[in-house]
Amino acid sequence: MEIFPGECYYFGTQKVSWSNAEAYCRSMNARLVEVETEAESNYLESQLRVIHQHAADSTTDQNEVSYWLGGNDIETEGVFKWVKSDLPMTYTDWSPGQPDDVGGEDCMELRGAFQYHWNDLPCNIPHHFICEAPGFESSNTIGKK
Ligand SMILES: [Ca+2]
Ligand SMILES: [Ca+2]
Repeated sequence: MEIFPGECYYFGTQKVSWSNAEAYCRSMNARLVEVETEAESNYLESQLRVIHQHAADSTTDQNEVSYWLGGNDIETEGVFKWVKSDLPMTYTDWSPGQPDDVGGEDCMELRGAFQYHWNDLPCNIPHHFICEAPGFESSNTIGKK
């Protein structure tokens, strides 16, 4: 945790829609995670690899490793932004070919089957999710290393 002092992550084991995941995070005074740097992205991936490596079933289906992130393109199709901060994305980690909006995909996930890169998919699909509770926020730090 020392990479992000003051920040706390919660990896939801239940599977819910994107909006229910966001509501769950808010109920904990948190939010769906907004991934602003490569370091944060790498940190989340490393945590998920540990979580799923230690799962009782060692043959975890990577398609099950799917976690909602705090962004969508509901407001303007094709323009993804972080919902809580209402900011466009300066750092992105999309899987090759994503976002593709096949059949109308407006919410963002971090997907194990896509080498832990991002994908867009329908918001009503039940998935795990990651909440983030920042210790403090400063817009001045966004986009800087
Ligand atoms: Ca879309
Ligand atoms: Ca997609």
